[in-house]
Amino acid sequence: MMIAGFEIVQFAEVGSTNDVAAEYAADVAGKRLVITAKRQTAGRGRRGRKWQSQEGNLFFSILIEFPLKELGMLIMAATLGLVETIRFFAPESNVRIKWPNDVLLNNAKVSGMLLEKATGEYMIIGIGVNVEQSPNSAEMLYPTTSLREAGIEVNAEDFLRQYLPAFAKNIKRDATELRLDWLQNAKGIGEKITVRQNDKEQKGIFEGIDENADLILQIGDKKQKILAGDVFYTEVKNG
Ligand code: BT5
Repeated sequence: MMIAGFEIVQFAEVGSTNDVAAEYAADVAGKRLVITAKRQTAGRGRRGRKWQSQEGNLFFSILIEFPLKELGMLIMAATLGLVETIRFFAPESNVRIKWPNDVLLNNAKVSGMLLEKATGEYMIIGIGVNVEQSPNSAEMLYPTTSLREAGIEVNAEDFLRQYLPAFAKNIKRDATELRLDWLQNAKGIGEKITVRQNDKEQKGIFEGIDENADLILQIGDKKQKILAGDVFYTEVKNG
């Protein structure tokens, strides 16, 4: 099956769709692939964290040739695609981007993304969307929700079908325009945030992002670039 120029490879069950995508990278020969699975038994988040993959939710990984130096653009295009897709199904929904690439619905995490480099110039964009269920918020780093909990009735397959053309369109956009669009849809720009990196925590004003999608944090009269970390908008939870 093809959707918007992507060949879809469907599995009943995998450990992680990102791992399957990495196996395909060696002989994909210029094609754009999407690996998707009904069940995912070892879903991964960033920095060794787990992605809880419940029944009825969407798990997929895009395998695409993309210059590593334009990674920021890929992140922005992929994340904005999620925002646009949720708005397609629910135009009035309260959907925001949480840097770098989470999507919040009613201020709770509905989607997460794990970008990994494959062989050559191939990138893997692994996306999990809580379609029908979400894990218990109290056990998570950040509150969680699902599309269904927000009253959005769509299934995983229809969501993916709508998402892929949006993503394909976004990666062709002008980088500056894409970044402005990202900023307009992000939560907390101009506000005080806390950024946690391993055991380090910094508070400052969320100035925006640069062309690499790195976060710019204003601390006193200094601007600090943040390449990776977790953003918290109010008080910091343990986890
Ligand atoms: C992410 O990591 O948010 C990246 C998630 C990527 C998942 C997709 S599914 C398809 C593909 N295959 C994979 O194996 N992975 C990708 P991070 O920002 O590190 O957030 C992980 C944290 O989010 C966890 O430590 C939990 O606190 C929380 N979490 C786990 N499962 C969640 C869920 N289903 N919904 C919301 N939050 C969750």
